[in-house]
Amino acid sequence: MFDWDLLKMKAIEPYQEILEVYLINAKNYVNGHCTKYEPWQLIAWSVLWTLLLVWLYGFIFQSESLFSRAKKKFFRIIRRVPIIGTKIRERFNKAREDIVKNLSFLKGDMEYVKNLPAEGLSTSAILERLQDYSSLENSHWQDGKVSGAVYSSDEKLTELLVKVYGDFAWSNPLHPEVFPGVRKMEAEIVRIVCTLFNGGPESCGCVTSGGTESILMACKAYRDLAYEKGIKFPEIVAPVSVHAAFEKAAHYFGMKLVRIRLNKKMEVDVKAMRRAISRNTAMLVCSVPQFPHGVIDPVPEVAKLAVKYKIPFHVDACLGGFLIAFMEQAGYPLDLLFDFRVKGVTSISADTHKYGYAPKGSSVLVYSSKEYRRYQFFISPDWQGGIYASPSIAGSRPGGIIAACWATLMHMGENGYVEATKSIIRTARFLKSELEKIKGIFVFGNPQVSVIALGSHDFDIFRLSNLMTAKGWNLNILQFPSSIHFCITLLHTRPKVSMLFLKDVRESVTQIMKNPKARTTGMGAIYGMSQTVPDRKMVAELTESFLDSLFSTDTCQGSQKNGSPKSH
Ligand SMILES: *Cc1c(COP(=O)(O)O)cnc(C)c1O
Ligand SMILES: CC(=O)N[C@H]1CO[C@H](CO)[C@@H](O)[C@@H]1O
Repeated sequence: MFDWDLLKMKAIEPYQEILEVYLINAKNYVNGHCTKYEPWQLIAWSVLWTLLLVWLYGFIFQSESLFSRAKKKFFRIIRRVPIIGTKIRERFNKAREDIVKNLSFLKGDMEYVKNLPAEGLSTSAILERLQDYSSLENSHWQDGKVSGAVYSSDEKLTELLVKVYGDFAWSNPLHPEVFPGVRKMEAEIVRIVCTLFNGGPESCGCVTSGGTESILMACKAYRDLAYEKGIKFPEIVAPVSVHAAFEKAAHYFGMKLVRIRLNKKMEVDVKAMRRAISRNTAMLVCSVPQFPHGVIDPVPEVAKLAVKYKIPFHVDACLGGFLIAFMEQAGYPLDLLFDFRVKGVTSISADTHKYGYAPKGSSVLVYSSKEYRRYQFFISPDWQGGIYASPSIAGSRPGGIIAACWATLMHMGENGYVEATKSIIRTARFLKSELEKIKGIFVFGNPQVSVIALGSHDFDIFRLSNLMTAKGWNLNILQFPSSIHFCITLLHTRPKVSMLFLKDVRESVTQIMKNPKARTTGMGAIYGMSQTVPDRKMVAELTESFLDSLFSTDTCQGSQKNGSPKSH
């Protein structure tokens, strides 16, 4: 028998001797230097250095990267530099006034109600007043000129919804024992969506107030799962094209959003995603399709990463969930799987209030297993008000909206959704092929569902949105890169609408191409410029004034305050 141990000893021996010499030398060296100091000094130094290192570690490794914090600090300092700072301030205020003025959509002479009416108004008086409010809507959405926003306006459905809401107007699923009917409807909505996405018997979920809440809840669940695994700074690894709700979730829940670049087809770059996965990764995300360009991310490939690295994987089907689930039956099969049939997909969000055609205020989040949903729940066993349990962000919730959502699903039926999907996809494919023929503009990627994004190599695409706005259209404006998109809903499926749209795009592009390098004006210019401002906090602050203006009840919008708080 060969004596391995002996060989090892022999092999190590020479090194051991050298090592010992080094160690003794090092020890003597350190001790020699320490004789100058008293023991208390050595202890004090050690404590000080330890504290310093701990502080340094905490300073460098935070949920926001050092680089991003340094950038913000840099701009904060710049803004305080005397002359430059005031210049920036001035231009900032000027831009803010412009924005607030141009966003003021109410007529100057319009009065705001600022007090309760002393006596309650009669029904007829209220209905009469309401007409003033509905007459303010000016965006011609009924004519199909607005991208997305309204997904159906079927009159029969509207009539039904009004009746259903009335029947359940006072119900609240927070009290299931009082409102068992709403509880049953909610459970059925969730099960129907689980079935649509081929969930197994373990699949489960909840109804939320909208896509954003569905996404927030999924992120919260995976964050808490990550915490349980010992991850201190959980990260959401998602394509740059994911909905802003993921950034909101990161912001609300103390997570970090790691943004993965897209490939030329506007799908997430799977290799870059793999490289971004770290010990801190709490979840992966794909969209089917994503909002900006309507492109479907490669779910099966990302699912492989999810399985390999044992990371939860959320598929955001908020926008297109109720289209893609019916595309095969509608005669437009997709070339990839996107639901629970793909191993690794652990949750899916789908908005009933988009292509589910339910009224606003409902969305569904489904998980492959209760093991994930658990982490979403909030339970307070100690509250004085009783043991409190709620599945999602809201406490009390509108039972009427859940009833309306349920009624919409029943009203549409599988056949209704297949037919709606057929006409929407038919329209989208037609528009896409016609738009691709127009010289001067191009379509981003291969949009297979209902959103088509346009860009241009020849001119600033925001000029096209300006001209389309002038023609009464309302398109979505996108940035990084500059582009615009149109989201096709049931309101655009009438042939007249798509023909008018194409005619107006063709005319506008022809007009622009006469002078492709001309300067962009108006809102298009603001969007273009805002992308070039390096200080993103400044852009955010400007946008704040937009939010402020929404709640302003000053008759003269925004900037000037005519300070008299007097009522009528
Ligand atoms: C609309 C949308 C959401 C959620 O938006 P809500 O306005 O909160 O319903 C999420 N993801 C995508 C891709 C969307 O288009
Ligand atoms: C920045 C911007 O859009 N400014 C416009 C605001 O509105 C006025 C009047 O309608 C235009 O002249 C500005 O160009």
